[in-house]
Amino acid sequence: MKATVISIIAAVILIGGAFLLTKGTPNTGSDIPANNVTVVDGKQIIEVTAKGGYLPRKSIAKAGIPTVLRFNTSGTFDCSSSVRIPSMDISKNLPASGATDIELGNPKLGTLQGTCGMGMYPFEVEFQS
Ligand SMILES: [Cu+2]
Repeated sequence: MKATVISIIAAVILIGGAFLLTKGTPNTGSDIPANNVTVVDGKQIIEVTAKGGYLPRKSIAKAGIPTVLRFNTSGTFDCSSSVRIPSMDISKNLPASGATDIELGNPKLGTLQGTCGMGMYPFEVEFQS
């Protein structure tokens, strides 16, 4: 009886471990900020690829200058094509392929957080001084 309990616990740990390993990060990239922010004619453009998640997942940008968050899609049919930024009351559906600009105004210092429509893929932009 005791052996059965132990083997069940062992099995759960093994399955759980395997699940964590295989789950991985499909297309969400690393946590290292990418070079995806440019300033053109005084306007800051933050480019994020939406497909099976958001890449890069974290962007670092400058606060206080006119800013556009640009989502690039390419054959994006998953729910990352639906973008939400709750703190700015933004909810946008992206085309399957193309570029969609979301005006952010002059962002304040801090971190802007967004997700896909279902809230399973996160992304964030940290606005620094
Ligand atoms: Cu989702």
